Amino acid sequence: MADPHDNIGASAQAREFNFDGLVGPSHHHAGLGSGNVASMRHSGTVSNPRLAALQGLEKMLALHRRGIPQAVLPPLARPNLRFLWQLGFRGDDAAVLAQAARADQRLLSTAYSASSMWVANAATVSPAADSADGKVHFTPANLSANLHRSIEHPDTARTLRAVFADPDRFIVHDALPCAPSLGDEGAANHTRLAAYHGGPGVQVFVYGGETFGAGDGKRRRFDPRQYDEASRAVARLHRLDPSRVVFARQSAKAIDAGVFHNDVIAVGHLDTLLYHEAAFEDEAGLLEALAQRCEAAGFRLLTLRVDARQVSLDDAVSTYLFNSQLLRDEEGRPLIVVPHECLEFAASRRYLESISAPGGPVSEVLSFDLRESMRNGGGPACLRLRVVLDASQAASIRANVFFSEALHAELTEWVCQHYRDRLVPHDLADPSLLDEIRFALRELETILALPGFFAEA
Ligand code: SUG
Repeated sequence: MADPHDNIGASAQAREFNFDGLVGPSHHHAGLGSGNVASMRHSGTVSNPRLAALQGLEKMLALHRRGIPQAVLPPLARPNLRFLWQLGFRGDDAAVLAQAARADQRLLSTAYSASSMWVANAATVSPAADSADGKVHFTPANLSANLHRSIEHPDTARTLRAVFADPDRFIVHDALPCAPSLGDEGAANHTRLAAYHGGPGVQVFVYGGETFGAGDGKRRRFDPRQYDEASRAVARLHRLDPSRVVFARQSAKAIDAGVFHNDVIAVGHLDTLLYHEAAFEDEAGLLEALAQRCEAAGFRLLTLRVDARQVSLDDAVSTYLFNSQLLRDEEGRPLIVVPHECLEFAASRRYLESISAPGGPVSEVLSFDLRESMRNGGGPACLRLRVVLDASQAASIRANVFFSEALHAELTEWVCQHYRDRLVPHDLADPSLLDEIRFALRELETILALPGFFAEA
């Protein structure tokens, strides 16, 4: 068998692309996210899908201008009429929507949810450098903890297969069986540490529940979304070297405080792990395992630990300080991308000032207004899926998804032309919204060079 590391020359040149989810035209606040305090708090409030999409595009443009490899993934076609048909609603499209609205408004919100924008939950991704077959692996997340998200994965797999289409370079698996005890929420509970993107990585899988666990008998406020056997299955599917993988349990206290994904309380990038002291059940055990594996992979891990006196767990959840993106700009300077909310709270602002002071581990703090997404519990890190690609893998992608000034301009014009600037859940019963969205998505497939993609959806 060929040595998977024969491609070491190519993979040494690999770069990390942030694929951001383009916010779909049906973005609204339905309060559907379990354990997600922002989503629950904003249920039923007025959303602005146009502003949401433009805020996402602004972040992509700013990072692209810093020389950070940036790409975009299309939204899933919504409403999901197939789902409504499965539930027994019959007739033409308008009749199906009207019946679903009458049965329960939340069914319509489920079918129309734009939740695919949070592509950190689209899939778990392992780069070729870590996989025994030298291919980039994707496992779409089954998202079985929430009805509106559990219906994403067939369409997500289709999107990933359309973009990462070359079977010699990419493998897009099917999602794991969709059962609560095998819940998988994708890259939001996974991070990869490495000295450089194309180098050997250490992959950290974080889970909140045990598939076959008896539980501790304590009543919890929120259920975990990610389960250990799901994380282990993804590591096997991706053909990872077990000596380069760590499984860690999320603290139940954090989940109860609203940390429904680990990326709300920790973020890793290259040799750095930023985390809150309340993130993990066994912090010391995790750090020991990581130190040993990172050393074996040829680098020393830099940990940035935030304790509760610096930033309380509740402030971490309200500001999304840890849902930040750690990045390197063109010159290799470390940057942190945070939502505006972080600068509005004294504790998180002070922490950011301390790490970005001269001589600190971060050279610049970039803050973005992502309020539309934040109201549904999605910060900067939720909006992106990291994919490490070498030059030939990137060149094999035919879709027009790599960010540029021109793509930004085209997408901005498209959003301004087709998106509403006001949406409440009640509006979803309006059949003209369905027509508007269908028309818009047919144009999007032309912009992104994905011919026929939405015609078949
Ligand atoms: O799954 N919100 C999403 C937010 C996902 C954030 N992603 C990461 N942390 N990576 C969720 O809870 C809210 C939808 C609504 O309320 O309409 C929602 O699905």
